[in-house]
Amino acid sequence: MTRAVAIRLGAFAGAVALAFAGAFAIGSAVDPIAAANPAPSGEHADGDAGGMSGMPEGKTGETGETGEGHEAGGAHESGHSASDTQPPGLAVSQSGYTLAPKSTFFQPGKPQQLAFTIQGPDGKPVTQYTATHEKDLHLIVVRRDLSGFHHVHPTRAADGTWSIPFTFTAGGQWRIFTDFQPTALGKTITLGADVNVSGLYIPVPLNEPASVYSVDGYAITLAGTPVAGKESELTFSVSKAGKPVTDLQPYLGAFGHLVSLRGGDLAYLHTHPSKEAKAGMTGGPGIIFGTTFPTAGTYSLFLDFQHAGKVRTAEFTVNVGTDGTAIVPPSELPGAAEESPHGHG
Ligand SMILES: [Cu+2]
Repeated sequence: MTRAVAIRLGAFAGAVALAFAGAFAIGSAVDPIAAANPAPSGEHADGDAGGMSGMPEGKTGETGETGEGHEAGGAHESGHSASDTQPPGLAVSQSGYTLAPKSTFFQPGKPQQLAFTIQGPDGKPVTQYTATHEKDLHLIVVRRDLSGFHHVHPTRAADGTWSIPFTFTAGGQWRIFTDFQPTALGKTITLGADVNVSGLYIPVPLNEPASVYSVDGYAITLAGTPVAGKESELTFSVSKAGKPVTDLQPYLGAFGHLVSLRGGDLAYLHTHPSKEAKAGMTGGPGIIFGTTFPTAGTYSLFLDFQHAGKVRTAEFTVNVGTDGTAIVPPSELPGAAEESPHGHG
């Protein structure tokens, strides 16, 4: 599914790691999550999301701009953000809904139940959801250094408790994102919470920014010119053994799912291709996304795609500026002889 954290340790470089660890510490220190405290059941029946989330009034995505992540068809993403609107995923509570993990303490390397509820404005676990991309809830799990990415789908018990067996690959602070649409709210929201995994924490530096990533014999090439604050077209092209893959399979109603996380605070954007995918259709090699990165910065991009019955994840590090810096695949550079895939390690 994704490579183990241990594999990324192969790319570990002391100097880079030290620099990264510094940046990481700063990122953690300013994280609004630190100020957000999951309210116990019943304490937020007034639905005052602005007050609960520890964010200023009017900055919790109430404009409707952040809730459009999952409608079928059309280019859309969860991160479309007005200038002073916070992107999704930064708060444990928003619009009256609160992510409440059953436990926030885990051990590494063994399957454990990752369980939580979404508490509604009435303080009770939400049981009515509107499916988005074929699922009532999408769960993203990633360590705070952006390693160990997983996109999974827990099951919901009758009482509203979500759970899934999950193995955290290594110690550290991990973040869980829940991306869902309460039927009563009528729009998609993304809540995030940190959980702790015991054990030695060795932060892993991000991949170098590169336009090609290799996984399982596939080379995924990224091209585009991302500009902060504007919808930017990103094109991922999938090839295998040098040949374009033209029979990508729909996965949860799309030929690709793109999750982008902002470096420093892990603000969350979930984007789907402009082209809808139905069962039986085939796609590729290109998967095109219209993504709006809310600000300049470094983002980690995780692309899930399905081929030959298996879902794989490609990971990219992208520097987004205000002036639009083109991501040019090596194969399109003047004088390029051939593709030189280099993802990680
Ligand atoms: Cu999902």
